[in-house]
Amino acid sequence: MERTLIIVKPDAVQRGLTGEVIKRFEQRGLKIVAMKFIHITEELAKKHYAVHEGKPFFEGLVSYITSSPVVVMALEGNDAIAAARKTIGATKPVEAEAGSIRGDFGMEIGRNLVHGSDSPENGLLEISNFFTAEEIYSWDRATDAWIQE
Ligand code: DAT
Ligand code: MG
Repeated sequence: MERTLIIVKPDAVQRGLTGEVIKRFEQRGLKIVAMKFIHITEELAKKHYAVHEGKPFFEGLVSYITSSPVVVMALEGNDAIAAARKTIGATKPVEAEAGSIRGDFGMEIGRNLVHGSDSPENGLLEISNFFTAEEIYSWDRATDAWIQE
């Protein structure tokens, strides 16, 4: 069972797409195990995007993600990382498949609406940057057996 950190980024929240984005993960079958509405601090943004430090787009990325509130979630499922990234679509929205979130709602890499972890290890690491153990719930969902064998 994998877990991924999802961020509904400031542009998606500002554009009124929060529900639409959450809906797509939920209807796919990914299980919400944590969720909150926060304004990411510069310190947390730099920690979250540490692998990109030094790249030309780093400062813009940090100012974008800290520009207004976001919804952060931890989602769980078999192959949660791959499933969520398919639902999100390619990093550059113009290259994202129609039907994905970025492919349906995005135009530019710097306004690509959603973050999803890229590996099981990073999923757990990123979730721990945003949530305490007490904020994460393991729960039995009534539909679990109908979504995963
Ligand atoms: P993803 O968000 O699809 O996992 P990533 O981890 O490679 O993509 O990069 C994190 C974010 O950084 C990405 O959502 C948008 C921004 N970014 C990445 N590459 C970029 C580039 N070449 N120019 C501008 N922004 C970029
Ligand atoms: Mg990434």
